[in-house]
Amino acid sequence: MACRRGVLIVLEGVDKAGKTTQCKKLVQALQESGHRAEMMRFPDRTTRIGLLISSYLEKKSQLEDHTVHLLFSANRWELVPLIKQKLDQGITLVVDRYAFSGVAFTSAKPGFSLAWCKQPDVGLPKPDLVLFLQINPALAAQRGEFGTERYETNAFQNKVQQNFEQLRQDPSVNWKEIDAGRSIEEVHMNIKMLCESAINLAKNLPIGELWK
Ligand code: DGP
Repeated sequence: MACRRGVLIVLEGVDKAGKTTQCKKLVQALQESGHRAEMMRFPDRTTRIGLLISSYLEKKSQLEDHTVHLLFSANRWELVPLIKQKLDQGITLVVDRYAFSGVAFTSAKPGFSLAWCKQPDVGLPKPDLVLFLQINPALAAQRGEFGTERYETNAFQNKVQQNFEQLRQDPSVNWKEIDAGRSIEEVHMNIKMLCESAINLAKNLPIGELWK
């Protein structure tokens, strides 16, 4: 069946959980086993909205908290036509962070509820699989370059981890937990196995809408 759609796979977790490394390895492994696969990441810092976000994360500019939440969401929405186009072309997308980071990070700030934070992302293409890289935030923080950007403090990451735990209670999303404290290769093998079965299941189903 030449026209089966690509599969939307998202990797989530606290900062330095190993998402980017694992996304790259997964794309390579999928390509080597004959799939058309590409990587995307959020925030995508290359767009005009992404540049605003990047400057905020690097603490070069200040943005009001609601405003930056909406910018992160807008950054995902501006890439939706491309996401749909790639999936329609049969390309599997491996995405480094998505709306779950959006909710987990903003709702770690005082005065933000999970429910409010979800709203701007309602209706985004729903991932077929969300791999949660589970690691103690204190251990993740010992990995390279932690602490340079906004949000990279232990207290904030602990709150983010708790918010992810709440999001993972939602049975409408296909969450799978990965023990990300193991070696890069062990984590990769675990991820690859989960993705192969998700790809076989998802390809015959239409893409859903998130949180609807
Ligand atoms: P990264 O480029 O993967 O290192 O992510 C940048 C930082 O931004 C990281 O601390 C997580 C945070 N982040 C990612 N997406 C969102 C979002 O949608 N909203 C908020 N508030 N933070 C986010």
